[in-house]
Amino acid sequence: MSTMTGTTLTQHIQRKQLTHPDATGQFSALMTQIGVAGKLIQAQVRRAGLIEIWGATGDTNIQGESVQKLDRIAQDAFVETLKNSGAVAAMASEEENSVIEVPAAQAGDYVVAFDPLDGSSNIDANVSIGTIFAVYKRQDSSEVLRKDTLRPGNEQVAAGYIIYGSSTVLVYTDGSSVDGFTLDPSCGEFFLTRPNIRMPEKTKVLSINEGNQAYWPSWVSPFIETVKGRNDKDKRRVTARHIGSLVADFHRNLLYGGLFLYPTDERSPKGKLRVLYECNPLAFIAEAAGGAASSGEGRILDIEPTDLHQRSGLIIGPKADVELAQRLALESAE
Ligand code: FDP
Repeated sequence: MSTMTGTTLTQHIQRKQLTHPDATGQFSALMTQIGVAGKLIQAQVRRAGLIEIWGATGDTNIQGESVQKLDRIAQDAFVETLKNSGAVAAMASEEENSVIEVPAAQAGDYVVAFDPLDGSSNIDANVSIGTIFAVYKRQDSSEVLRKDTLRPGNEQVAAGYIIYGSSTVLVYTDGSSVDGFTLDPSCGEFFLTRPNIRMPEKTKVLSINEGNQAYWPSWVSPFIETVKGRNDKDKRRVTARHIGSLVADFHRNLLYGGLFLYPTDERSPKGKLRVLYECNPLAFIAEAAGGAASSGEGRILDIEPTDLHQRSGLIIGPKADVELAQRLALESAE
């Protein structure tokens, strides 16, 4: 098997560090370790199904280790790797009720919010799933405060995701460029495969769970019809794709120009998706790539969260259509 050559994730991070003369190296250490966590998780994801077989006769696998669900495995891999990075003071996870504090001796300058395995209800069907993360600078160097994790998304210093699909891909932004890396399984390295990703300006893909139509607020159906109405006999301008795994839907939309909507509705009046672990990091990436993200009431990145597991409506994709949807949502709320 031939091995790729090119810029590795570590080289890319180090080159970016050189453009920040005051950098201490902690951010680079953190990003490198997030790459390591991604490799550990992908190794387990590739064994999905087998883990359950090992677990079928008891609670241990053939190595005698206790069998855990994949989302728990991902959670532990991410937490342990970041704890030992020396760059993180605290973490907030979709899988945990409270903030995970790193002991002072190991603590660094950053706070990370993450969803260890987004889309996990799709694991059994072999659908792409992923890890989403948001990075903040801690506010106080002496103690970790609740306000260190309850931060608006506009204070993120970086965000990204690792998607476990037909290949393992890591996409991250430090707010300047959005860059994509693909894992070469033959040598275990992430290589830069998509430098400076820009989200296409026009919506080519429409992505929404239409099964929820009965619960939608009044603005959603006419908006969807408006977007579909851009097709005519001569030209199909828009198509529909909805995986139901947010990280996979977002990744496709980022590359091809797609609009994803999970509005607040009668079943989820406060929204379904989590502000800290899903909406904020993806909104930060979308904006850095030229797109936009709204809750339906305003910019996602300006939400001031009051709860670690707060939810929100999410409209994310090409700027013009996010703005159009938000305008209709606001008008219908008047
Ligand atoms: P999952 O429950 O499988 O983890 O927020 C999690 C999420 O998936 C998203 O990845 C996905 O877009 C959404 O929920 C799907 O929700 P619906 O089944 O309600 O459409």
